[in-house]
Amino acid sequence: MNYWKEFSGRDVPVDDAPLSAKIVVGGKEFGGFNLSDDSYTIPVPAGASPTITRVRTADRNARYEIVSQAAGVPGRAVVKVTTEGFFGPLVKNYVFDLVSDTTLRSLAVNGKRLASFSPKVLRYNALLPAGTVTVPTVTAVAADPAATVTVEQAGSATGQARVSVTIGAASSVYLVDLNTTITGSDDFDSTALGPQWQWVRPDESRWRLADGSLVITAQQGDLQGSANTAKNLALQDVDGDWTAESRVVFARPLANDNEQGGVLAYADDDNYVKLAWEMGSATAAINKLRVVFLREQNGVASTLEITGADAQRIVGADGAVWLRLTKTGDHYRAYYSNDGSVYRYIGATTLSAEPTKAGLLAFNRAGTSTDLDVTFDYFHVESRGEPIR
Ligand SMILES: [Ca+2]
Repeated sequence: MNYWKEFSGRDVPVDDAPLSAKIVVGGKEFGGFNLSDDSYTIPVPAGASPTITRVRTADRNARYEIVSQAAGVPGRAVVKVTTEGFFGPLVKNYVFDLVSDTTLRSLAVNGKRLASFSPKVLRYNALLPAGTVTVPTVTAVAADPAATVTVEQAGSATGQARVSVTIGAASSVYLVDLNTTITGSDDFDSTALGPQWQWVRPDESRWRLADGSLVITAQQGDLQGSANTAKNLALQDVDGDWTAESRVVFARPLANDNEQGGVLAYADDDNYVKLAWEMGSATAAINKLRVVFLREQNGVASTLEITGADAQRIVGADGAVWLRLTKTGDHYRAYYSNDGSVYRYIGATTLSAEPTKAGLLAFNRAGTSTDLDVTFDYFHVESRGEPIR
């Protein structure tokens, strides 16, 4: 059932099962009840009666009984549907919660209706053109004209608007996150580094542009724990939700402990999400190399790793690995590929601090090697959300 929902994007077809039923309240028919749900919410217009006036079963041989009606709004009603199956009687008790309708009918940003709007979805991500500074105006229309709609506009062009819909004691809150489109993708084809890039602990002697790539020579330094010494983190401003990807090429096989290169989302040295190819332990008998997906929050790390026999071959003779990081709210998902075509999912993590930057890293932790060039073929970053033009 969940598989159907996730991959079809549609609700489970539920109106033709032996125990399926529809009800009428206030002259309006409600159906589409997923039989595996415990209860169903029925919105009742302000001032209208919550009484169930009709029940229609999908199976003509099914019987129903209105066990109880709601005395008011909010209130609860129970309808029992019984049918004879091949193996004996089947019974379903429908529990209906009759509530004030505090849903919205529509939601708009700068007068443009959100196509992604759905009454039950309470959070949205609106993507404005890069460079937008005027605070966008959010407007909303309630499903029930008797509802009061209050919009608390965002404080900035990258803030959040809050829409409250209230009827009596009932209310709903819709949130609209406003973000500007990220435009900092770079194929590193120019002779000078683009102005979107900023360095953390820069060391100009250890990075260069060459052959359409950014090359960072790994050196001693780390971000883990309180050791916030990693040099030449190449970062750019990001905002909202996004996907970032890079093709990372190592000039030689990793040979020393903690040599690594990858991508990261960065709030500060103690709040970041890192996805990298790393030498875990050069002296270990097996499982030396790994893809590491690490989240550090307030200086405390939690790590997911891809290691084991197969992982030792992720980076082949060409030295290349593709790393992709996706941010949705405070959730991050990581993927890697060894051919740039098939991406394997690593896992998910969360970071409660909002990263204002994302980019590239190459460093050695305690290692002293200075001959490892990590080449970034490109850094692609794409905003996620509904574009508002
Ligand atoms: Ca740290």
